[in-house]
Amino acid sequence: MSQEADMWAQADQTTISSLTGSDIPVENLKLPANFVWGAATAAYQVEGAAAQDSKGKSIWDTYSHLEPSRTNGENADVTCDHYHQFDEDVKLMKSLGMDTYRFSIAWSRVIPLGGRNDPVNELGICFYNRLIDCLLAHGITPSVTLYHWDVPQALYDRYKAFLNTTEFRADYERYARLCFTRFGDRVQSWVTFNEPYIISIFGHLNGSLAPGHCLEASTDTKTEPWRVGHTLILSHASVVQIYAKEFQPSQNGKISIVLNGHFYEAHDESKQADIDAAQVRLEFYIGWFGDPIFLGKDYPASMKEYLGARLPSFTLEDLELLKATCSINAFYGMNHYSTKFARQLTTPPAEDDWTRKIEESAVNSKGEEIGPASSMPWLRIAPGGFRKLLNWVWKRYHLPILVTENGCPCPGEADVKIAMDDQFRQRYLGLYLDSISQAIYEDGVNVEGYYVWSLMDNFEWSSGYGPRYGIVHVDFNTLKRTPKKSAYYLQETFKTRRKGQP
Ligand code: GBH
Repeated sequence: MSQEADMWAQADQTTISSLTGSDIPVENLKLPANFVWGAATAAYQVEGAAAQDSKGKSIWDTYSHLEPSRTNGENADVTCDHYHQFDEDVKLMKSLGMDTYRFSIAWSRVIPLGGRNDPVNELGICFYNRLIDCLLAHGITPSVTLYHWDVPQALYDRYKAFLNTTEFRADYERYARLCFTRFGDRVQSWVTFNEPYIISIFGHLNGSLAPGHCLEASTDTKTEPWRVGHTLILSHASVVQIYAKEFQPSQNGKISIVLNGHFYEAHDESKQADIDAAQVRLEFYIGWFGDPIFLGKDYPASMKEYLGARLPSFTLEDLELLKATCSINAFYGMNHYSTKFARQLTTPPAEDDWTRKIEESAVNSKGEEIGPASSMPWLRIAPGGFRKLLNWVWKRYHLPILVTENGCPCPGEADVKIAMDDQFRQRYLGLYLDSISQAIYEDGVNVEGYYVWSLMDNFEWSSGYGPRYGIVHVDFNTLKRTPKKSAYYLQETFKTRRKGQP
């Protein structure tokens, strides 16, 4: 038995059976009549056609071709070939009953060199026009993310992208204006950035995602991730202001940002330090961006106190911009997958510590696991944490929540039989939807919609094609798409369960 199949066999017995108890009332799941659902993807992960029609290189084109490989020997030059097969993909979404599709625009496809004085590539514009028109023709609402991790390589070469706030902001403003001008007559839902935490920490601190900046000699991991975050916050606010002033009056769309984050439980519930650690971890992960962007305030006090001069300061002008734009954000975009335990350590921290010395783990002080593991060790089924996070976000920011990503890869999914009859995923999705239902009906949280990650198996960044997150299976030799059982599970669930009034 392969190692993966073995993992699945274990998960099958302990996991699935332990999750089918009557205490988990998925059978009673209900959702509001106007709740919307769909699937999410990101340009680099699904499009392929990496160098076609004058597309410029992004940092991911570079990163996925490094030697030795940082991406499991794989790249997304072709991946799902959504660039050529989007028409079939849209029909599939339609047949599954989706209301909306969240995708991202590859900046270097529409402005190959990325900068504010660089030429626009009409062939790239044409691709997104065709995709948007096709969605609308099938009655599917497009939701567009301007940035899902693929900054044009030329901007990285010129000034290190996010590390130069002034330059990046000006180039990003021009890119956003271009998108609003060309697509805003038909797109009414915009996301500025996907997961600023990941861009800052994974891209510029530990380097496990592009640009993998910490690998370079001149790097300063003590301050750079926080500078990147600062750039992202101010660039977001500028673009929100531009949209509100120049486009919203005629286009009537809505705009916001997508933040990801695990929920955190105390590692030892009897220790105040661990209870505090769970809260502080949420502030460092989510409050970092959420407080300035949605509350128009400075960074959380816990961050300022711990990071001191490592954290950039907002000028008075910055704070005015944040105050003026915070209430324009129309929703809280939440990417959420799992929950962890947080434990306060007391050993001296590393110079570039980014957590206030809080350790994350899947097991608590009593040896209990947070939940059954998927094929990614960090991603465990823990729907209770999801419900708590929905409450935490609602209480802190009071914005309607759109779950912009949620999903998992199944243990053993390399085996096509397991991929097609994906019980682990169906159970995960059922339980997570049930948490939404409970948050809405029992806790009074306003959740407006749900996007499963992902429409189809795709290039999973540094893990290449190993983990499969799709509700549609992709055979990467033939590129054939086949819906998994979870796709039909979601189709049926949204067809039959959307009736209740919140
Ligand atoms: C999302 O990010 C992305 O938006 C999407 O493109 C991606 O395909 C999808 O998730 C699935 O991964 O250090 O233990 O926390 C999720 C963000 C957060 C996933 C950090 C991996 C690393 C493990 N991620 N996590 S851990």
